[in-house]
Amino acid sequence: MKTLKIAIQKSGRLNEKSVEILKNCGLSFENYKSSLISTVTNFPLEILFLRDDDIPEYVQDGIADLGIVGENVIVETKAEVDYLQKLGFGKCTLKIAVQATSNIQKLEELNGKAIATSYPVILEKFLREKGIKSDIRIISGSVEIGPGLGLSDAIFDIVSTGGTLKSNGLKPFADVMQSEAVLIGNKSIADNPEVAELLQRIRSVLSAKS
Ligand code: PRT
Ligand code: ZN
Repeated sequence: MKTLKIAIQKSGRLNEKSVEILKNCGLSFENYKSSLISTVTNFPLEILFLRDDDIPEYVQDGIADLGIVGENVIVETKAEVDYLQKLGFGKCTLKIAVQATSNIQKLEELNGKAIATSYPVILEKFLREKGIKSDIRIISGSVEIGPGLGLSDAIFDIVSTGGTLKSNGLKPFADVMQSEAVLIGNKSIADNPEVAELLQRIRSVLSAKS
């Protein structure tokens, strides 16, 4: 029997819930913060703890068979993987936001404007579909401070409560994508019986919750 590998986030917003869902599936494993790999003692599975950004590619390339990651990261990395199951946590919306004082109203008004983001792929696709040409400025973090400093006219970022936008003097302008954590699989593992077993357990955990 092949030992499967599942990649989950090492630390961050998805880590705790990812560990919880696997434990609720009856899997026994140590969750040492310092280790990068953990062996499940009662199922042929190893857990790899990774940066979320690396998970889609690891699964695409077969280094991991399965992964738990936000849909936004899958789309952004353009990884070719199977979406096996939405997991109901890590929910957020990717939004374009502008300064609270801005009187910009229509999407077309973003033409020629600078938008700061860490998610250029998702933003570029959205703008292309809408026929809008903006100047996308790729920033690796803290994009919210851009408009206040005059670095950009708008931002495109993940929003959950909206508190971060508000405290930086911004307001949501357009919703681009909804996201939540999903279980993904390598394209070649669809018929694997252990994957089917795990997927069934995850689905019963999810339906017991709802
Ligand atoms: O270290 P690693 O690279 O693994 O983690 P990371 O820092 O890249 O990601 P992390 O842990 O912050 O988020 C992991 C995933 O959680 C994201 O890819 C999303 O799918 C999902 N998620 C859900 C969020 C949020 N909600 C969220 N609120 N990711 C980020 N945020 C940020 C948001 O950008 C904002 O700056 O949290 C801030 C607060 O949001 P508000 O609206 O509640 O104020
Ligand atoms: Zn990340």
